[in-house]
Amino acid sequence: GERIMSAIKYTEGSFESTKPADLAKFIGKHFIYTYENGWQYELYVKNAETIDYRIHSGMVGGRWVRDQKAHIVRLSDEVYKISWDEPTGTCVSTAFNIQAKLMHGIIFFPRWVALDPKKTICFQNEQIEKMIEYRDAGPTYPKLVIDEYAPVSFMEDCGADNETVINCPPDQLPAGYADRRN
Ligand code: FER
Repeated sequence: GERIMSAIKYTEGSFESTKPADLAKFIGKHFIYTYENGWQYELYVKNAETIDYRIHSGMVGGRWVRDQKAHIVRLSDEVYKISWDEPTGTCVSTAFNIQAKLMHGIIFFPRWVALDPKKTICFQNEQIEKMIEYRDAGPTYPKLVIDEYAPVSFMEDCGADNETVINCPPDQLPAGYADRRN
């Protein structure tokens, strides 16, 4: 129907996703979750096309990013999907069931990241040019594909465009920050 068509329509280089009104319940959500492989992540849905995130542990633990543009869509009142392509060439798609407090993420890492993950561990916003250089130098293939579920251990509403949610590296957070459960 028209609703579905509007979700897949593209306009002059910009992606038109689910209408912002349909995302109202999802925008502002702040999640902490741990993949079944033990990697702990934190994500804030800043607005209808932007996320901030921080990686607490795992292959690229310590990495953090603000203002990553993302494709955010609603599949039901409780299920939302966020997908993005990073300056490193890593591609990620995450699906959140906010009722079940369960998410699934699939991460496609270029081979250069898998070979030397430390290269991406930084506050990326200050290293964009370097990340693009690494990305373009490769190697890209074969990709390392990580396909994992994660229980959401902490979830809160922080409102849209809140610059205080993710504003420091993971190692500068108060003790116990990522262990909070609700
Ligand atoms: C996630 C999985 C992967 C996520 C971010 C990434 C915040 C990013 C990985 C990388 O840049 O190396 O769930 O959410």
